[in-house]
Amino acid sequence: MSLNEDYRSDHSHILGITPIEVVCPTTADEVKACLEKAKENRWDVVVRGAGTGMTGGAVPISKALVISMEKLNAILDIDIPNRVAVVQPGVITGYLQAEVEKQGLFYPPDPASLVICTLGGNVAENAGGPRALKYGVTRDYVLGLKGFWVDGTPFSLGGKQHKNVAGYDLISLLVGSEGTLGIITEITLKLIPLPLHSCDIQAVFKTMAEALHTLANLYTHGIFPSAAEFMDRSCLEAASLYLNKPLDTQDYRLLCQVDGFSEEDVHIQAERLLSYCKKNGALEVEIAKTPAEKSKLWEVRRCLSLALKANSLNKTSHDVVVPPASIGHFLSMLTSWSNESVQLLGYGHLGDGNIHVNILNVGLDKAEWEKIEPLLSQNVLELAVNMGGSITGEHGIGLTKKPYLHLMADSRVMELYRSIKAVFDPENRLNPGKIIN
Ligand code: 2HG
Ligand code: ZN
Repeated sequence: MSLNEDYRSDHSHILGITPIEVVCPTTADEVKACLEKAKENRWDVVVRGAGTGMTGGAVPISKALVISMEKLNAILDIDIPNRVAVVQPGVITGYLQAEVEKQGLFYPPDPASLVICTLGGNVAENAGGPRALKYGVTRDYVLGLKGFWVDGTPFSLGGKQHKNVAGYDLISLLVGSEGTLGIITEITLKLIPLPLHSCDIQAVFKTMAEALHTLANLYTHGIFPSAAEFMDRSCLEAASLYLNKPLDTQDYRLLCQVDGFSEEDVHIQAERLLSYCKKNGALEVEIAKTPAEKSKLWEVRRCLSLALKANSLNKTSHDVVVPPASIGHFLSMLTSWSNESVQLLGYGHLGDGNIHVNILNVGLDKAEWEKIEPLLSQNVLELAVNMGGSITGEHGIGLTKKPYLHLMADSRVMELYRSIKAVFDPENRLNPGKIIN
């Protein structure tokens, strides 16, 4: 397979069109030259990071020049007095985290793919992860962006200043714009103090109601977890098969993390959490303090995306958000739409209401699945929006959620989106066909 073929897809597994050319620039000047060449030839331009996106944001769907940022991967500066890191877009998220942690600083956004995904991709998608509950998502950390507009003109927005309310907030607009408005070649990220202590707590409940009740009331019991993840029986069954490990699958699990700056503070929060879980009927609680104990607990949660895929004929992933108080009703609706051939389940970042809804084909033939899946997806996304939620909390719109964006945006807002795109990219050559048409 040629290099060009490798860049037709991403983690959405949608197979796009073979790129005209794939370039892996090593300097910002080379990126500029690529854009000038694309302008001259009127080529479309699709920028990509590691291709871990779930909604097809990096899939070329027209004849396009693909710019892969994989070699623009230097940490330019970890500026301790200014509490920022300046990076190129191809830096792996987990690598930056490890480097800043050596200096006692913290970059919290932790997408599940953090060991392979890139910061440029995270900025393009406004990625988040379990720690978003306490620490927010990528957008909350971007202080500055440098790059080029579609015609190769450079831009520089923000920088090392931690506060900046001058003019329209173009940084926030570019973050999450999925490569449709501009090309980013340098990112300045805010760093915060590294919590020096943390521990992970897993609680096993017999009923979903007990697990959700516990989750819903943590804040009023003096507990501010940095992560609060939920897994149900179907997830545990899939993980057990995938990891080839026996797991007690007859239960519902909450996996929480508490962190802080002193052992005492973390201990107090952990004790509160443990006793609150027990009070609410937890059958079992486990506490992980060492890195080995922690990764044992998280192994099950981290493998779920792959495990559920491996364990079904087809899997559609949604990442809806609902207001926290609606989580229980939302999950019960998923159960009511499931049958022996199609299973709907929700897991993940339930602490902030960001539910990974997976629609799994466990018994339909291809034609039946293709008929039913869009209807179920529509139901799931409409339900989330009708509850006052969102169709995506971390995976973005890309291609797969584009048909549903109108659920969140009325015609006037859609018109504004199109006008914004036209101002930044009048010839519609930057990642065309993503987010909006
Ligand atoms: C996760 O949190 C990822 O594991 C993937 O965002 C979710 O595959 C999914 O549905
Ligand atoms: Zn997730």
